[in-house]
Amino acid sequence: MTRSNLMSRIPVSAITEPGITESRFARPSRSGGCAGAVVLGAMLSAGVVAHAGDGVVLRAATVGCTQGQTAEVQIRATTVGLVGGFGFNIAPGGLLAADVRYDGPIFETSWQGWDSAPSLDVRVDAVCVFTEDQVDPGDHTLVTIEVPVPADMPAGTVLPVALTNIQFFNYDFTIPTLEPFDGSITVYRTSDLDGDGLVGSSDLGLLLAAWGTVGKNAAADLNADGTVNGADLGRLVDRWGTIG
Ligand SMILES: [Ca+2]
Ligand SMILES: [Ca+2]
Repeated sequence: MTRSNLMSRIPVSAITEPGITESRFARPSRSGGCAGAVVLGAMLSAGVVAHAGDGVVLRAATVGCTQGQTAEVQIRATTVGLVGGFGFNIAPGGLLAADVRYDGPIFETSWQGWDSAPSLDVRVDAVCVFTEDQVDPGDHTLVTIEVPVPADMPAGTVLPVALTNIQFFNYDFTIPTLEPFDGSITVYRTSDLDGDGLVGSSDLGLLLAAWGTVGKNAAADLNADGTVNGADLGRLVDRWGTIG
């Protein structure tokens, strides 16, 4: 949903009166209603921004990705209070954030999100349309960012995934502080060493045969650190049964 579409569904009173209470609205059906959208309206009018500290922790995942595949960077939040809206920018190390998946459980309720993907520095915003759908304190999965990793990106590259311009909101604007933790994408060679389209026992055999220096089989040095060892074995096991 675009911001303009969502805005058109918000009553003017909710936007101009941040302190308005939910009781002034009759809750409509979820299929067509907007009357409970107090949090979004208040957020847009007041522009409350959380500050660095210890109130909300927003965390981008640290993930691995094979050359030529798409990294999936999950964004999680740990809250100490109710949350009814959030926004942040995420820049995956110079790569394109191709898409944003609103696959966190909060989007099974009235939450709506919108974003600027595809972008090198994608903006993600989301709010709950009904105030009762604010999330309780705790650890929450929010969204997943899809980042295609080019096939020619060197193995061993670690791309920082930076979170900036972060905002969190709740109904009473009582989330005072925020602490972001950036993530990363580590690039690996494919674990499908024999190229048959699947990671399995034959690939394991090739990796073990190359154990030690990379002179035997550089492709088996999955993390490109110069040695075929337990780190590469761990990566192959992680990718077992996949395309690599
Ligand atoms: Ca294979
Ligand atoms: Ca290695």
